[in-house]
Amino acid sequence: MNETRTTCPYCGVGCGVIARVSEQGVTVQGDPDHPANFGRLCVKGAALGETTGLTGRLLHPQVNGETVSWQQALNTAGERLRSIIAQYGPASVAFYASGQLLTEDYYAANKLMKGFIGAANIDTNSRLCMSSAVTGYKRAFGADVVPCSYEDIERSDLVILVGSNAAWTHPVLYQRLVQARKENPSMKVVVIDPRRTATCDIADMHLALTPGSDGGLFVGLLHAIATSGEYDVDFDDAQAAFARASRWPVERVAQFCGLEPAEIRRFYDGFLTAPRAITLYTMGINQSASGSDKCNAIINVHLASGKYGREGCGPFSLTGQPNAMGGREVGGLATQLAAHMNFEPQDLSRVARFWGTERLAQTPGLMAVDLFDAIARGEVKAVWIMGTNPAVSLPDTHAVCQALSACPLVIVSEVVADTDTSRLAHIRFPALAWGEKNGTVTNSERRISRQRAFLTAPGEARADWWIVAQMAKQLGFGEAFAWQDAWDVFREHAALSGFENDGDRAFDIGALADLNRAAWDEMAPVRWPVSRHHGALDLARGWHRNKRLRLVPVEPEGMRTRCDALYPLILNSGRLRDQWHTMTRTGTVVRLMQHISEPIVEVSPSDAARFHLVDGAFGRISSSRGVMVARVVIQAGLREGTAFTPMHWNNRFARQGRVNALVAPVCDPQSGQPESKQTAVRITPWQPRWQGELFIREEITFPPFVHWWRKAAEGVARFTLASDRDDRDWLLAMCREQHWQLQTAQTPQGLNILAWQAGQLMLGFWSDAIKPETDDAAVIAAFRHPPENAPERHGLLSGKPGGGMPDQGRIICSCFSVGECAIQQAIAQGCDSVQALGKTLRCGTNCGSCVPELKALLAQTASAGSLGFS
Ligand SMILES: Nc1nc2c(c(=O)[nH]1)N[C@H]1C(S)=C(S)[C@@H](COP(=O)(O)OP(=O)(O)OC[C@H]3O[C@@H](n4cnc5c(=O)[nH]c(N)nc54)[C@H](O)[C@@H]3O)O[C@H]1N2
Ligand SMILES: Nc1nc2c(c(=O)[nH]1)N[C@H]1C(S)=C(S)[C@@H](COP(=O)(O)OP(=O)(O)OC[C@H]3O[C@@H](n4cnc5c(=O)[nH]c(N)nc54)[C@H](O)[C@@H]3O)O[C@H]1N2
Ligand code: SF4
Ligand SMILES: [Mo]
Repeated sequence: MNETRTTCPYCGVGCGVIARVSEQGVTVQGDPDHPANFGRLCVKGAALGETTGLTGRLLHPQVNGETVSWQQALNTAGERLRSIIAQYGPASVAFYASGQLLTEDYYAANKLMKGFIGAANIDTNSRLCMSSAVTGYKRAFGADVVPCSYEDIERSDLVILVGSNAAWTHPVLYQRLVQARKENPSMKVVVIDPRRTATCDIADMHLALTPGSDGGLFVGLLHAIATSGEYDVDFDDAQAAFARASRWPVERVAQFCGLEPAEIRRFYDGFLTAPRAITLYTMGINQSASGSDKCNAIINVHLASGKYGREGCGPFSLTGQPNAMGGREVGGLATQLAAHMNFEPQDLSRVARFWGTERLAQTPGLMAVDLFDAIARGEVKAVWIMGTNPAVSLPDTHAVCQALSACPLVIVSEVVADTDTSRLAHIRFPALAWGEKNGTVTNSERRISRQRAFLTAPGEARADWWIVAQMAKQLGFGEAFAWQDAWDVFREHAALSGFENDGDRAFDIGALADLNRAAWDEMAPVRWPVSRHHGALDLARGWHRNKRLRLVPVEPEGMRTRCDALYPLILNSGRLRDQWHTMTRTGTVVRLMQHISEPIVEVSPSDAARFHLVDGAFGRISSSRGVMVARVVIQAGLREGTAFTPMHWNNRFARQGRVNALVAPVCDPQSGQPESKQTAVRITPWQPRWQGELFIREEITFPPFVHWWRKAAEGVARFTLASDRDDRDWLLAMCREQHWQLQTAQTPQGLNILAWQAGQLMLGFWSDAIKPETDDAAVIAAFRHPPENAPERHGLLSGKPGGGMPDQGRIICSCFSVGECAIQQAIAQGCDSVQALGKTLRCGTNCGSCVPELKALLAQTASAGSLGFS
């Protein structure tokens, strides 16, 4: 058995994992020595081994859908890029990259675009994620410096989570907080989120404010700090910031945020009196048309109250993606140059000299949403997309898909063959996946860790940096990209950070530039700066050019979207516990799909009544941009007038499941970040004529009148189907075309179908009343070992498959596959605590992510159901 220490490729917590490869496959375990997680993993991390298979992988280069050699693919791409640049200039091409690339990949892409193609049209999905946070830090500190560490969270007296569902999105960090709070009973936790989430489980206070109103809450807090008399004014623009805040007394804040004045006062008092306070903020803050101002409103209160630059204190923007921070370091955003340098004369000259180029881009490039607009207008004629799926994740996906369909050259570097975006590509480059590639990532607390390969490269897949370097060669810049290894790229990146840096640039890892290969391979996780010249990050001094920090005057703004009679609800979107983004990797893992296996839309009980929505039935959500279909979940923890839906589903996993089909591309003018969290919609009930569960040996395509949702199942394709047309003949006709023998039965719910060939079950379809009621395990067993006699076959066809075997319900604990039904049964039999459930069923005893849901089930049974988490 072979053991490799590496880093989890999902969230920005950046947990260390130990991967083991054996004949049975890949298994992973938390690395006890990694300072981000000390051995813990969440369920996504723990299931990493199950994602390393090659099913669905893109393994060979393709041009116009045909497999070609690398040389052919590179020649074609190079020729077409060269001719577009020659005819229309460097600004007619663009790269759209990702916080999931390794630092080395990202560095290479940035260098090629800004340094040699000579335009700055490289932007990344981080624009949709933390560009507001970057703007906030730069305006306050003069540099993109995240001033806190995970230990600061554990050592604080007041932990405020704003717009963050860390229990599901930064699970291991959340578990560290749970532990710290246990050990320090005087620690208080405040959660600010319009929705009651699993994160509220440990909250002393939950402020369920009006969506988009956080700016008011924090500007009001600045005013409270001023009136308390104990505050610091030694910042640029302090007077203006305080003057603006003085117009926000508690009563006005209460009205703006839809909260009670008393609870606001309690929150403000808590902040003022806490010796140490730390604010963690993520997408509920950043994804807003005034996200940058919200970030500065948060930073302002920490600076003005002196709660920064010391242990347990500070404004801490958590990064979402595994290498969002690395992208910021290399300059992956169109608005930064490289290594934390800007489009300013000195920086431009320095970078041009370091790279040895005369073609360096002199001005910022297009930000993501503008970039796709420019593609739609025909100004950008070639785009190379690496490690992101914009046809799903950008707002207004219909417009994005139209833009890509009309774009003369779309190149995609991917690990997966079929994505919503790659379907629109002319050229596809197969990239190495996690476990196959080498490089570095930087987590939320600025900690650089190694990702190490432990699998051999499959097919013809290559490292992303290598593909970029080959394209550079095609374009005539080979000399500046002559790296042999990711290690070479890393050293160059480290050297640039330290180049002519006498301490003026906070991002400095120059001391790592001389690591030899063995030292780089063994590099232990390290927080930057790692400089030859200056020591630890001195935040009290700040990184403003004139060495002073700044309070940015903020005028609170509400959300930009407006409800009206046609679109009366605000749709919020975000993450589920067990899925990762557009599901290309997590959507195929059965145990991760079982927690929530379909697009859902959560609505409050009063809105459900108002709009005639039934729990478990379907809802059709529409906005001025598009439509989505989802299963309705009535949730007591939602504010009236709001709804919530996951961001994950897409055209590979559902028909009309993309939330961004609804979202308008309204952006923060400072950061370019779209308002993905608030969209005015209406939801109407959808009662299909029929619905049911389909299991089939091979993939099929469905006729346009059939609605489908893909589920994960071992060894078969599995779908939930529904339709408005009372017509299942297409399914029967398809079976007949294959010469399968048919067995059908009419049940009270509708028609059930089994199709056989040579004694093998080829297809099974069971009609549903409302919710799926099939027992997947029993059906899958029948595909493997067909029932031998007629009565058994008949039982399979007509009854609930499995002959009344207990249905598991929704999987609550993914680590041990424990379903809702078993948990409820155990509660009924006397388990009255999370510990008791853990003893009986093992649920909640591994990663702990499901503990809030276990508590909710316990509370539900105790009070016949008012709590409940999404
Ligand atoms: N399981 C899982 N974990 C992930 C990811 C994943 O795909 N799956 N993705 C990673 C990435 S890239 C990111 S960026 C992070 C995101 O991590 P989070 O930001 O924690 O996740 P989200 O679910 O997008 O949104 C967080 C919360 O913002 C709330 N919110 C919405 N509107 C408002 C508002 O106006 N004010 C406030 N205060 N809150 C609001 C939502 O109700 C939601 O609970 O997660 C990372 N971790
Ligand atoms: N409505 C709404 N929209 C949102 C959000 C929201 O909360 N609400 N959140 C936004 C946020 S914060 C984010 S970060 C984005 C995320 O959105 P995306 O970045 O579009 O989502 P992913 O599914 O992570 O896309 C990564 C792609 O890269 C591929 N890939 C994986 N590893 C590699 C590799 O090593 N090399 C290459 N070349 N490819 C690889 C994967 O197969 C996948 O197709 O979505 C944003 N969109
Ligand atoms: S918390 Fe994040 S980094 Fe850690 S195992 Fe889970 S997904 Fe991976
Ligand atoms: Mo993100």
